[in-house]
Amino acid sequence: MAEEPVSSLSLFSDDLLYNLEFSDDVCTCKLPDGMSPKTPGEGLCMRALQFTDFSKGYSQLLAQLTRVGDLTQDKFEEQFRGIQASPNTHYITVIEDTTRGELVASASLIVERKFTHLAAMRGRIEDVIVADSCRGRQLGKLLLETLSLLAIKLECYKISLECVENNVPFYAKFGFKQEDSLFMVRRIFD
Ligand code: 16G
Repeated sequence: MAEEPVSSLSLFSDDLLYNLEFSDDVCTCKLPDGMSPKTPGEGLCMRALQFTDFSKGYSQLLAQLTRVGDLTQDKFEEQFRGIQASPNTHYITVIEDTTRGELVASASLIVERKFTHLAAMRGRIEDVIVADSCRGRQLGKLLLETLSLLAIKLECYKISLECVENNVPFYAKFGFKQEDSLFMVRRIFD
């Protein structure tokens, strides 16, 4: 069977991350000198989620955030293909420790088309996680700043997220504020 082109193995083009303009007037949070999506740190690579990332510990990484359950490779691949069927909606971004071939951080920008606000886009930041082994390397900051800039580039009129009280000061650094409207949830299963 013919090999699939590499591009279809990626959820979106890494260039979208690498070509963002980290200028002072749009950045809300200063990154350490020299840090950018192209240069996230020694031995690290930041990129779009890939079809082969199940074997690089994506579910183990997510399990540090919440319950993942028994996510099999087949289920992962089916979900990946499903997301690919709605392009330009899920910007799931990961950081790989390339020396160990293991994912160490991830965050997602989900983009939703609205009819309101002059048929604008709305961005949601989801599933932000940095592995315990990489705490202190400012990867959360890099992911948040990058996905915020991407949302601005994609012309989102607002970006929102849900988080626990303890993380409010972290997200406040990127311009997130608590609004009056409450976030309500109806849980169907765990
Ligand atoms: C956090 C995440 C959210 C995720 C939830 C998982 C951020 C900013 N927020 O609130 O995206 O869905 O945890 O909790 O990363 P759940 O599995 O109980 O929904």
